[in-house]
Amino acid sequence: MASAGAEPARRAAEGWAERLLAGEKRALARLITLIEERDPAASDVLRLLHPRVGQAHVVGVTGAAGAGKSTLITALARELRARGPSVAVLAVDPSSPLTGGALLGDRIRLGDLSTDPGLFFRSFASRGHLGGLSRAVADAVRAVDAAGYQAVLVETVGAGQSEVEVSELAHTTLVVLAPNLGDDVQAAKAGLLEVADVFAVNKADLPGARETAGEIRAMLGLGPARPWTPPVVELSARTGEGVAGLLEALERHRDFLVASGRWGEKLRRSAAHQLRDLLGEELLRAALARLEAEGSWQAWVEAVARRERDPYTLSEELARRLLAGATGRPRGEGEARGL
Ligand SMILES: Nc1nc2c(ncn2[C@@H]2O[C@H](COP(=O)(O)OP(=O)(O)OP(=O)(O)O)[C@@H](O)[C@H]2O)c(=O)[nH]1
Ligand SMILES: [Mg+2]
Repeated sequence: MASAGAEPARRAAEGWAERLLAGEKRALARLITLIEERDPAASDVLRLLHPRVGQAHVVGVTGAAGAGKSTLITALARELRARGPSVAVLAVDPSSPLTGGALLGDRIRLGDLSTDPGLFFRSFASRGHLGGLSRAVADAVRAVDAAGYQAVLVETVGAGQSEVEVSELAHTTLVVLAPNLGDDVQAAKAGLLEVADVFAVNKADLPGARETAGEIRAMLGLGPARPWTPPVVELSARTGEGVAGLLEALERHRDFLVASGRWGEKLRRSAAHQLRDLLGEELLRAALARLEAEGSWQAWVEAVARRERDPYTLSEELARRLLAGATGRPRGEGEARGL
């Protein structure tokens, strides 16, 4: 159905998508803000970007608080930029005092990188978010991917501790550990071992990194043989020692995904997930609009509140009838009728 504002809205979205594809960071940043606010204008732009999505290597960076994820991402971004690829960093709920989620903090952290046209940085606060953070981050990943960033680094806290499950979003999940954080226990507990494609044992400039790396390798050795054994890379994000080796491990994992067909599989899984998500939302919106338009919504609500109907059976019944094209009304509110 075309509304009065549809044509100008479409033209605005087209102009916007063009600016974004031309590399305008402000257009990208604004789109991500609208994604966060769940503004329908964001979908108008994302719709146009869809054909461009699917090229970037998305690396999810997770691990315990204070393990050095942010510091390592900065070091990785610097190394990538030195080699050429453009980088987008999306940080979910950056909790350390170092980043604080504040723009000023980001600028200090990124230093010279903050003016690099090949680097895009954005943080997401999970506190006070109106739900759907996971969707917002997934859409933001799509936006930076379409914008042409070749590597996307997404920082979240450890598995199960955040609404955003990074392994769902990423091609490669990088788990960052550090000595003396009780990380070996943490890894087993939080299921990090299961999600990790690559391990980084950070803070190798401090004592204990070798032991932590050894424990992880021992744990990995216990399981059955796998097509991909996660490499365990010791490094120091602070000094930069070992960061190049980590980058190579990440690239090897990407090559493995492509060669084994898992890259394509991931694209299909993500397409199924996204389509299911959007379809669910669309169906719910259409169902509610229909029930409200025919004036039966309030009557059904009353029937459930008065305990005349149970919502379990009723919702199944309504869904069946809506899909068949008819909804009816509660008994006593008029005859059931087709629409
Ligand atoms: N010695 C040493 N300290 C490091 C290294 N990497 C990070 N740190 C320090 O560890 C602390 C935490 O680093 P962050 O990068 O903020 O860690 P994070 O995992 O992002 O923390 P959250 O976002 O709060 O979960 C900071 O004080 C860093 O300076 C390293 O390689 N060696
Ligand atoms: Mg951090």
